[in-house]
Amino acid sequence: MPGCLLMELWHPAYIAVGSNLDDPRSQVLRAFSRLAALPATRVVLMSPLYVSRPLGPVAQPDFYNAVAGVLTQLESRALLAQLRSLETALGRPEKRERWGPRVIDLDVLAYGRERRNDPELTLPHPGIVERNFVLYPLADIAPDLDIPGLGRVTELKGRVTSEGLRRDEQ
Ligand code: PH2
Ligand code: MG
Ligand code: MG
Repeated sequence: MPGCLLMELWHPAYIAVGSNLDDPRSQVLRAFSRLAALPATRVVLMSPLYVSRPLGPVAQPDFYNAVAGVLTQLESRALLAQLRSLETALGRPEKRERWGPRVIDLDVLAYGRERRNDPELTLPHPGIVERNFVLYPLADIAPDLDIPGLGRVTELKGRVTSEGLRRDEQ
């Protein structure tokens, strides 16, 4: 089919969604539906939601966390730029406190087999291996995914505990 030659490549990417402010469960669900409306991007997998104790030095409310699997024609940095503007559209202030509470947080976990380490974007996301609130939902939708340089998701999940993490029952 000659038309196939004109098709842009679709890249698989995984996006972590988190919120712990202003009805965080609704924020995560809203983010899922807004992800589906990003240009040149299709949401193909949505994990269950989890409630998780905050990781890090700041005392703050529990998070709702989930992971989406997408196919996108955007390059990784263009995808990141889209996620940043979606965060802003969903009410996140432009000024970012590193560990503080947030209405919405959208992180690129992995983008195909791409590996990069620039100030803007590190791929795969360096926090994956220590975050049960990423590995549990990721294992629900992509247990066999091999994350470049890190390993297979099921195996990474086996190296963390489920401490402080529970499936959302609603
Ligand atoms: N995000 C953070 C800091 N700590 N803790 C949980 N449980 N879930 C998060 O998404 C999270 C966090 C910074 O992005
Ligand atoms: Mg984050
Ligand atoms: Mg972030």
